[in-house]
Amino acid sequence: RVGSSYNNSYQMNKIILEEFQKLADAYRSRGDRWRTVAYDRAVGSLKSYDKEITGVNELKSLPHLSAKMLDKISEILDNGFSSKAKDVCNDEKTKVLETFSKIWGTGPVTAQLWYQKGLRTLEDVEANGNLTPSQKIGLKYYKEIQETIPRQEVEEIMQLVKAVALQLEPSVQFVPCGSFRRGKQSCGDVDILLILKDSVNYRSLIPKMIRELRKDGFLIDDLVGTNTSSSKYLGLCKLKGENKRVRRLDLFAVPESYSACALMHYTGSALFNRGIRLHASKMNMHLSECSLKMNGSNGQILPTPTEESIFEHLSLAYRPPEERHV
Ligand code: DCP
Ligand code: MG
Ligand code: MN
Repeated sequence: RVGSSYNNSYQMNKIILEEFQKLADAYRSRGDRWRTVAYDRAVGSLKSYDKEITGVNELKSLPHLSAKMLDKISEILDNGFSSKAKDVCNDEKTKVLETFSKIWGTGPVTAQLWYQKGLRTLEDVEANGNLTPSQKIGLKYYKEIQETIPRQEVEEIMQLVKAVALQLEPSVQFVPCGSFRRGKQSCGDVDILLILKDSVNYRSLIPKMIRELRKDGFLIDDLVGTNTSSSKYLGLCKLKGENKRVRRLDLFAVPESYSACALMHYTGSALFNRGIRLHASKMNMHLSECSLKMNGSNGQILPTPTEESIFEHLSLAYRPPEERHV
């Protein structure tokens, strides 16, 4: 079980984490999903270890660390680096694929395709990549999208968006989600869940909010095209003021009946969701952002009034958001 201490200040622990993160990122951009998940989990597991790492024996009780990973840690303890991470990162193809897959809306398959066409730089891709509209915006804000947002600024953005949501629909439940809800000090984006009463069409609020937020120049570009009945918005925003930067904003609207499953889904992490869904399927259930269902012919929907009730149906101990990083 992974805890929530992410303030590791031991130098060697930091180096080990960096080397493992490099491997995870390299495998991600190569499209090696299995190794990516394995290394992401290992990173999460190592982050939860709050003692100084001096040998591998002490790590054997940690989850998600394979024998090969322990060998790599052993090598890092001896030499200060992993030769595998060095190889993988010095590889020209991996570097290019990593650069490409950091364009928002670009997965490993597209990145590989561009590479095979002979494209090597962002300029190449801009000229000859045949970009989708989202990828064009992703490229336009390439640097900004890689930056993380300090928790304080996430709060400021949420306040502004909350005021607009409540003004348009006073009965809406406004719920901060994503890494912010998990307590992270810096977030990749701002994720907001909007829960609407059954008497309101849940698809009607976001389009109105977008219109309003665009008016005063807060929303500056959209990543996912929005129509008049959209329950989702993915875009870019910017607060007014001196050193304010372009930030990623995600809005999700759901009806009340989805609320706990949606809250759990949008709280994440993505890795946690993957794990708990796999667990559900092993128990012959299906967990999604809408509901928890029994598999089989009648596909009965289980009552999930709260997040706690989802853990209960799955015979798991409750984990608060701060303990859902992996
Ligand atoms: N999500 C998921 N699977 C994905 C992507 C997202 O289950 N492939 C869910 C879990 C995430 C949530 O949506 O926690 C929000 O997605 P983000 O990409 O915003 O991820 P986080 O908020 O967790 O992290 P970050 O700080 O990078 O935004
Ligand atoms: Mg997020
Ligand atoms: Mn998001």
